[in-house]
Formats: sequence, structure tokens, C-alpha cells
Amino acid sequence: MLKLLGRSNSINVRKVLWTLDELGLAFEHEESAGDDLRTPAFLAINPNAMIPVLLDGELVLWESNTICRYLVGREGRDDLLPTAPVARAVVEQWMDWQAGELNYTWSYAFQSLVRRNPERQDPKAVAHSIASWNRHMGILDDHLAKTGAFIAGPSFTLADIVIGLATYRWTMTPIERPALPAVEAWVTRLAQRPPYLAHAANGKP
Ligand SMILES: N[C@@H](CCC(=O)N[C@@H](CS)C(=O)NCC(=O)O)C(=O)O
Repeated sequence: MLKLLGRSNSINVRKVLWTLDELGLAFEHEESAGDDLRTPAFLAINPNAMIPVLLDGELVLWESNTICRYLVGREGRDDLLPTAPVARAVVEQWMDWQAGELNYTWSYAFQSLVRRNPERQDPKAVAHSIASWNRHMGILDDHLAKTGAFIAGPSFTLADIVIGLATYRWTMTPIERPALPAVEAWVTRLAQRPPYLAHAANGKP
């Protein structure tokens, strides 16, 4: 049986929960695993001291986007992550953009304004983070205006899951946001999927 470790207020754990739900897979969920991420037992599982972690038999996997890709490949769901090189590259490009670019823009503002982290209260840094976050969301808006549907084109893929979660966080963080009509229309499309409502737009920022 698959086992997912990590609390479900984590955006990265929620990516995996949403993917598991899309795939209709049974799994055990250890919410409290990694409450203390620096124990020798947890560090032996993930030396980065981070959640999520997926256990599948002997396999121990960390990095949320990799876990999502693994699950979809395991189930042969070509629709969520195509095997054809061009179609796959487009999905992966946007997944990498989420993890390697977008993710860094919101971290400071979110830690400051939502998590109230006392070490993230520099107003200049908050303003910089918000400006960068909004600019990146504008890149997404321009792109979605072209596809007119989902991130990688006419159909829903893993790129929509990982960026869908980040976008919900953007709407739930108390910042000034520009109007982004293509993003808004895409979110309405996502909202037709029960797993989106269960794991992304579930009231948790
Ligand atoms: N690149 C990693 C990042 C994972 C990550 O940042 N996890 C956060 C929770 S969202 C974490 O474990 N933070 C440490 C903590 O909660 O103490 C991934 O995508 O899995």
C-alpha cells in the first residue's frame, strides 16, 4: 500500500493528495510524520528534512513534483503526463517553472503575512516578494490567454495541479492582486474537478 508522509496544510503534500485523488489510488496518510523533521528517523527517510515523502514498497521518494510524476507514470496516465517528447516537455517546463521560479517569489510574503513568521517581517522584502509573485502570475495569465483552456493545452495535466495549488495560495494571501482574467477563467475550469476542491481550494491558504 502506498504511504504518504506529511501534514496536509503543506502545499507540496497537497499536490500529492490531489494527484492520488485524480488517480483514484488507495493510500495511507501519516499526517504527523515529520512533525519533527530533524529526528534521525525522519532524516534517514529524507535528508532534506522536508515533506512530502512517498513510500511505495522499497521505494522512498521525496520532491513533490517527482512524486506526482512517479504516481502518474506508475498508473500509465498519459493524459496527465504525456510520454510523447514534445507534449511531455511542455508539462514538465511548467512544473519546473513552478518549483524553480514561481515558488521562490511567494515564499517571503506568504511566510510574513500568513504564517506570521517573525523572521520574515521586513516590509521591503515583503513588497519585493509580492511584486515578483504578481509578475509571475502575469506570465501565467498571458500563457493561459493563449491556450484558452489548461496550462499545457486543451486538457488537464500535472502542470495544472502543481500551479493550481500555488494559484489558490495567491488568491488566499492578503496582498493586492492585479486582475488576471485568463487565470480566473482557468480556476473556474479547475473548480469543476472534485479533487481540486478537496485538496487545493479547501480553505487552507
Ligand atoms: N522541493 C520540495 C519542497 C518541500 C517543502 O518545502 N516542504 C515544506 C512543507 S510545504 C517543508 O517540509 N518545510 C519544512 C517544515 O515544514 O518544517 C518539494 O517540492 O517536495
